[in-house]
Amino acid sequence: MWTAITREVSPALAGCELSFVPRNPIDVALARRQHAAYCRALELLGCDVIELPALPDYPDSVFVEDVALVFDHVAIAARPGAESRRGEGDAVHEVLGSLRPLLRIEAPGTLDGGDVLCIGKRVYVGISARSNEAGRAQLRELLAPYGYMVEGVATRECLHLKSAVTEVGVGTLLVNHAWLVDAAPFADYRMIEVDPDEDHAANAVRIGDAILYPDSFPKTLARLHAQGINVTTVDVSELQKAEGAVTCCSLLLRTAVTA
Ligand code: CIR
Repeated sequence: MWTAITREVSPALAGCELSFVPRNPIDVALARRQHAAYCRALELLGCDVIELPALPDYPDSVFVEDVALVFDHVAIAARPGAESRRGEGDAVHEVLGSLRPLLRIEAPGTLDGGDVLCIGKRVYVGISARSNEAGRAQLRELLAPYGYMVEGVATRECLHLKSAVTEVGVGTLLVNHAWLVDAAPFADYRMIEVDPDEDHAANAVRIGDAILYPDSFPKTLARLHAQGINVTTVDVSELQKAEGAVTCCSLLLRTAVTA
């Protein structure tokens, strides 16, 4: 029912872009093992995983979420805000093009997939250093024929919108309010706040009724458990040092879409 596109960790991961976290030594061999375990966890949660080979020239290429957006009836080749990441997407777009009609964000638009949170037919786009107004305007036009409403949400002190908020259940968001300039666009949803000691804890992958989540945020994990949310944890410490989170390591597609 689900397909996940992933890419193996680049041997150059230590040369990744960093914006809001300090540079610390990364154990690339451990990152590769953690990434392999992440892919196995996706399989156990019911995904067919298409794993693309590592790209030695692109340190951040494991973070496939940023190079494309996938909706039920269309996919969009994104145009990452960081110039070093612009060449990462080709093979991902090729796979997506075989599964969905493929549209594109064009220059001067920039848009990172990490800035795009889709909940039903509502698409929230982070107003961040990576995604610009031209990118958002193009996304709005590309998605209008498919019935999606696109709305900008300003973030602060974090890389992407999905660093600050993700969906963890139908109508339920996991949120770090400190990183949202204005949470009003989310007023209609039920919110679970991250624990104040765990800034980076708002990023979770949702696959149906299940959540894939880092094992490094025990206090927020307890809040998810308290709400009866079914959580599988993974250790992604080395990817977190590259300012990655769990959503950014996969592109998820519903495989059987009928309507
Ligand atoms: C970057 O700065 O682009 C990478 N080091 C991290 C990207 C993480 N992507 C994501 O959260 N969607």
